[in-house]
Amino acid sequence: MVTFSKDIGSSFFFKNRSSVWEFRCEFSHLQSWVIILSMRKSGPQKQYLLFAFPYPSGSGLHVGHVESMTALDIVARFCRMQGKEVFFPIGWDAFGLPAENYAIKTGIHPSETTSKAIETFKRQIKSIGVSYDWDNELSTCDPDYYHWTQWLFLELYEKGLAYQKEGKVNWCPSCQTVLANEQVVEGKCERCEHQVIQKDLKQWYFKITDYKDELIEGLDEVDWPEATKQQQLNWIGRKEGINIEYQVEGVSAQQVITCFTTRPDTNFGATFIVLAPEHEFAQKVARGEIKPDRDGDATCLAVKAYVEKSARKTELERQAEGRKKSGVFTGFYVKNNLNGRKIPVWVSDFVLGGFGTGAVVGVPGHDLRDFEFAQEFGLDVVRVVVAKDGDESPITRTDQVQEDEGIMVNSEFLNGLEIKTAITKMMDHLEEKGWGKRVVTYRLRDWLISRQRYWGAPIPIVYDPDGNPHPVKEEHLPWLLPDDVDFNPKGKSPLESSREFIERTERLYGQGWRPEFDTMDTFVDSSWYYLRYTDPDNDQEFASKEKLAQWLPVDFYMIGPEHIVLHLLYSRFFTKFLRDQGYLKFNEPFIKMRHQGMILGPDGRKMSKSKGNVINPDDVVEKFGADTLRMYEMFMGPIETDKAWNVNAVAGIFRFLERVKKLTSGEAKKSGKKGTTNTQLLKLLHQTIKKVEEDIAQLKFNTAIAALMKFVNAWESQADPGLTDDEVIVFLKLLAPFAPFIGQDLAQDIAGQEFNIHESDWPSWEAEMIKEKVVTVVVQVNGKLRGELKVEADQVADQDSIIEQALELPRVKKWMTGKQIIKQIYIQGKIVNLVVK
Ligand code: ANZ
Repeated sequence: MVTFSKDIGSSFFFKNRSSVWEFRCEFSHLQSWVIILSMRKSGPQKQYLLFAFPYPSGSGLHVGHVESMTALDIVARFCRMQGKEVFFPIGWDAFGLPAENYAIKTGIHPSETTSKAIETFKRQIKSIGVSYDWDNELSTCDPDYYHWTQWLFLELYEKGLAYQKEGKVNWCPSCQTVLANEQVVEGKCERCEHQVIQKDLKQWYFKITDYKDELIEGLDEVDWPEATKQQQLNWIGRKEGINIEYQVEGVSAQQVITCFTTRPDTNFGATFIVLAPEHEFAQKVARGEIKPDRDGDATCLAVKAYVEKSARKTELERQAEGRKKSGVFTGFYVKNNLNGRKIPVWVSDFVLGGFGTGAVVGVPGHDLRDFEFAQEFGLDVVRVVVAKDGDESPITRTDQVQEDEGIMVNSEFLNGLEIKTAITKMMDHLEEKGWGKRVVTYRLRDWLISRQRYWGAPIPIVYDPDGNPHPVKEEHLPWLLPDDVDFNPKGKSPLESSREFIERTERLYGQGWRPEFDTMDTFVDSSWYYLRYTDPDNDQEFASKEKLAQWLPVDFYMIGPEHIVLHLLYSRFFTKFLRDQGYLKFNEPFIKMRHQGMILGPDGRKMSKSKGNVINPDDVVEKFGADTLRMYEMFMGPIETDKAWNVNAVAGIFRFLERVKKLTSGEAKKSGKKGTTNTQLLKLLHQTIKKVEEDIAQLKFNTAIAALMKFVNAWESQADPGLTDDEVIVFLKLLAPFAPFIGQDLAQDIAGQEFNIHESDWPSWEAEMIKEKVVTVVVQVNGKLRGELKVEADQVADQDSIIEQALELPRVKKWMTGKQIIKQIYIQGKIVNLVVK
């Protein structure tokens, strides 16, 4: 029976096991009948499960991969048994540095090592029984794939979202190569430990900043861990503040320094200005274009030396917390309009050129970095905020720096106000006077995608003889990565050494034309693979509209918590861009996401070859079988936490599976475990179905396994009568997603070779079966436990009778003597609390 709302044109749905029927109908107001306008079977519910595709490293699959692969495989198998249509693809993030570095060392071409590594990964994954859709496999280094990576570049180029400009890169003078940020460790090259410098090179950028606000808003749409959302927000770094203008004194032409601040409330406490070494005013002084009256030449030289020295530092180094502050005085002063105070202008590399305006107004009493700077150079510290304790003493130690909360003092019209109110009032004041302007700034920068590397997708750009860039024509895609390349680093892009690449460009575009020699950051490859999965062999488009509509967005993404910030930001950017071009119909690519924890070595430390604590999944499979490996990893603890390997516990899981085999094997059945239904055991079986079902849905694999273990214990101890064949199959269905090989083998022994447990239906539990017939109600007097009542489940609603019985309990009577009941509280089926006096 279906009831309708009196809406015109409403839809209603019927669901059966695998499909949803949608009826669009119209309800007539005059007559009480319904016109069915259309009937549509929307098909089984789709479930796109995404595993963060691995980099096929030479060392093969590790137990961390097994963890997330197994977790998703359990969900995939469970969903299929529930009749959902599951899409569970796999591929390879196959371009990248390790293969190239290996090639530099050994001379073996990256394509050779990569395809070998992929073969190893495939063999290993198949050995642990992950039910991937192998038909949709892809590899980012395959020309069929990077054809579309290059197409994406050209789409962005055409829309003005891929552009070229000079930019700073990390450069190792010893290796003669550009390094990614992750390859710079404490300012040194990860490989040769040489000091890394910053170098200006013309680079390609993607204009991700066009989407900065949408990248913030979209986070409301997704079910992701809060910490991950926060990381995205921090990276985008939206800040509301104000730009305050300061006139430089003693310079003939008008010079203004604009400082960005989020804390203008503290401005009565400003005692200096600090410029980033890249700031235009600092550069002018360094070049001697502007000289202070006193010691002009010497000051300019000192500023020049300082600016040059900081150019050799990476941004990370400059921002390192606790680093001793360095700096140089420019010899100039500005006037603080608020109080007429003359304040000195310094240059220091803790101020970043690319954030805000590259100039900071120093308030050392209320900002730690400013305080450290003031201490270093003996600059004044003025208190303008007091904490709740009312302490107004001078600030002389770092622990006295009052950053976040308090009341304004020494600040004229702000005195007595809370910081928040003072910020607004000061902003209004500065704007009114024309000394400042409210602004919103972002930390997010455009995405630098050029890499002077070999093993990546060539940027599909060619230059005419005058050096102007032109897009590679679509008919020339894939724009192939040449093979005749010397990948030994020589300070230039390795592709410059390819004759074939240059000849090809001249043949297709004309004499004197040159290809772009840089390749794309591998993040470009890995930020759209989930779209290509749906249609990996399509040579007309990156994926057909139908396939995209069928599967996307991704319903569930499982990805490690490390290194995800940029990948997720870039994937979201591509999605939004392709949506705007009409290719996609959704805003966010990954609806739900969770992160797996790390599997640590038996010593509790991160696994690494040098520590000798690496567990090789192949060894575990060989000794105990794939089912044990899978189940053990799922039993180690909650999926999202870090867990240490325990050799004995692996053997424990092996023994558990052996017990299951024994219980279901012919031998055990002969000894009386087959036949009449054991109602108590059957009841527990139904409870187990419910528990495993709920736990898988919540990714609580360890507790689902614990429930299976509890059931097996009961099954062993209640030998006679055991379970019928059908009931054994039900148990095996619960086990099969975790232990697919044993689950299938044991089920076939009972149901015959034709039977495929993984294609069977998930069992249903009956509410009647799992209901406890008798419930325990605890009885408290004044909140203390004084007794228990056993009540028939169908009697729990009878409050009066239950309280009556509670009052009859001897211990309750004892605690009631001479007292009066003030209040009776009954929580149905659980607690009676008698409040007495
Ligand atoms: C004055 C001030 C007083 C600030 C105070 C803070 C506290 P957060 O701190 O993350 O909100 N800033 C501005 N531009 C900068 C740059 N290019 N490099 C380094 N630091 C810069 O970020 C905003 C604050 O960072 C700004 O507010 C500025 O210091 C600093 F009690 O200005 B504040």
